[in-house]
Amino acid sequence: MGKNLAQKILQAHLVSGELKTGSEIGISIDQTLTQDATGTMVYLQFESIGIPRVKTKLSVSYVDHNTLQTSLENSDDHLYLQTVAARYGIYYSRPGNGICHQVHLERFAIPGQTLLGSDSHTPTCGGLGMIAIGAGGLDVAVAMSGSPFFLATPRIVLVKLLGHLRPWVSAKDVILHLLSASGGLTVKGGVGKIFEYGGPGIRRLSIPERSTITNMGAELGATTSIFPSDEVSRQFLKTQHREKDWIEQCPDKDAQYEEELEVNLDSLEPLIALPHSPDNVRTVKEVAGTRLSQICIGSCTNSSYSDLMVVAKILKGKTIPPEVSVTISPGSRQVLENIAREGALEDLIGAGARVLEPACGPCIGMGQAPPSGGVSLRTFNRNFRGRSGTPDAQVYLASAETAAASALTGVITDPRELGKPIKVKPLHRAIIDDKLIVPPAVDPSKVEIIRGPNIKEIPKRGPIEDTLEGEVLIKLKDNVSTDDILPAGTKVLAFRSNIPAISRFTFEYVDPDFVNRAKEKKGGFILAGTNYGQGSSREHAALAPMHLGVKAVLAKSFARIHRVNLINAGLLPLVLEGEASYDQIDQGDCLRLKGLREALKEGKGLTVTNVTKRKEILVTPQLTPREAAIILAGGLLNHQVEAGKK
Ligand code: MIC
Ligand code: SF4
Repeated sequence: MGKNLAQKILQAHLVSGELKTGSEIGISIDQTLTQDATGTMVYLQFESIGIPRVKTKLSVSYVDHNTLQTSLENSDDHLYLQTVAARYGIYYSRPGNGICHQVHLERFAIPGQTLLGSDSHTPTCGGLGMIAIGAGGLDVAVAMSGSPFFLATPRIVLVKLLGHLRPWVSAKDVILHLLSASGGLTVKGGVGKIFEYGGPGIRRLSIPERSTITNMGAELGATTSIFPSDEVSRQFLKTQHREKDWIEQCPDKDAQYEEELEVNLDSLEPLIALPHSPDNVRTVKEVAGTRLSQICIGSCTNSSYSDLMVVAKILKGKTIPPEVSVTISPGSRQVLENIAREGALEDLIGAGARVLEPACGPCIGMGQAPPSGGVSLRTFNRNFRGRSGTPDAQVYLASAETAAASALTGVITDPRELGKPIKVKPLHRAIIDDKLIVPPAVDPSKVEIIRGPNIKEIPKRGPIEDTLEGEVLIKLKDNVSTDDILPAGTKVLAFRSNIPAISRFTFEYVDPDFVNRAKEKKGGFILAGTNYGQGSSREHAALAPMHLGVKAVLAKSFARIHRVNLINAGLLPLVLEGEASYDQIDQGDCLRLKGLREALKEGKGLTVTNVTKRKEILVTPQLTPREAAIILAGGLLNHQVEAGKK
């Protein structure tokens, strides 16, 4: 039986288990990436594992999320990241060099290898034929120490692309289509799956286009997404002066898949995600004319050379109307230098766009919060409520073409109205300038690791008690994102290295009294609907509730990365059996769980007693034996230490 590409790469990296959908496997990790907002935790955790040098083929630490340096916390974090990288054998991409996923794709991604990143959009590099997975920081730290990464074998789905995109329709529209009601996948449709793209339609998609699609596979909840490595990939690597890194990576001709989807590219039109979810998709035509106060172009989804060249060509010689503010964040310094060489930077500036530094910027609320009730159109991948920094802003997501067409009018505009399509010549040979990538120190013993006062020890939970008892501190609906649990933005990101300080912001926008209540009640439980913890990989969304005394989280279902982050932090994720169980618990109810340790050791289901309502409710931990052992030990770090002693 022929193998698909995902199976081939997973098989080649298999360290334990069997490739059987749903069963746990351990895979070896070739490369890791971190970014500053999750990275300080990663390196603190890596240091506590006590390995003198990373054991991966390549590890890179990027500074791209919080580059503002509005206060010492941020600058101190950067200094810690730089010195810790030099000491342990990690490349350090300095602030201003660009967004981790864009830079990694350009400078480091290698077809056929595995990449684990402490950022949910790590699958971007799947566009170049890698198995690239987003994970919590601790999993990345453990992978850097040479241990395997564990995951449930995903179901591998072929997405067959047919035909070709019509003028003004772009890769962003392909992924928005899959997220939409007509594509049918929604923000939960990818859970437990790898989307492998194939079919004749992939041939005309460039690497940045493929990577726009794999990037937003994260919004489907997928484990990852992948394209084959073919002639298009070879050309891309050649442009990057890295042709030697190319190898062909393709599925067998008779490859089998567990599921197949077809997308006819010819039938797609410009699409747009409406507030407040990436799957709330309509055609641009349907909402055309909506007045905008802001347009932000950039992010790891749409900030490549070709994206910005299209935008520049559309804006060339025109003037952005005064009612709308347009910002452009190039994906990398390489993109910026190359669009400058082509004269496109001049066109953008000439039209009145505000060019920001190559970084995540507005995507993670680092500035450019829209005005109250403002409408913002962004080429980004997430539009969860409040993420932009303005709680009542309306954020729409669309392609660079739609954003640029709208920048000319100040209202949402279908790019097809621009008439004759624009052609951007592909970059032949990029200007390569890696000066902002600092290689690790040759003599690590000479490196002093600098730790500012904001960098605090990571709190650990002790081994789990046999009985857990407490109040339900909050009852939440479906699809709660990590932006809801622990927001980002300028105010909060400064404390990513300080769990006690950052925990003050837990559920800030959802329920401002949560923190006081949790403290007053000395902890308790979180109750949620389906897909709890979708979005970011930030393990702070598990560590902060743990620090506030949360004992366990009960939900109808969990998002992949957040579920593992809870386990790694020693917090028990419990799946409610049946819809009715959720309705039998309310905020303020007192819950009791008894005989936990025994049940976890034996892999049994559990009964929660709702003491207030006098009801017994069935829950399942749904843990693998390894995960149960982590919970019993009080988190992954404790578990690693115990394993080391044996
Ligand atoms: C995001 O896009 O939500 C982030 C910010 O990049 C996060 C990481 C973080 O919270 O630091 C992610 O996607 O994992
Ligand atoms: Fe940065 Fe936004 Fe991409 Fe997250 S989604 S890595 S914040 S650009």
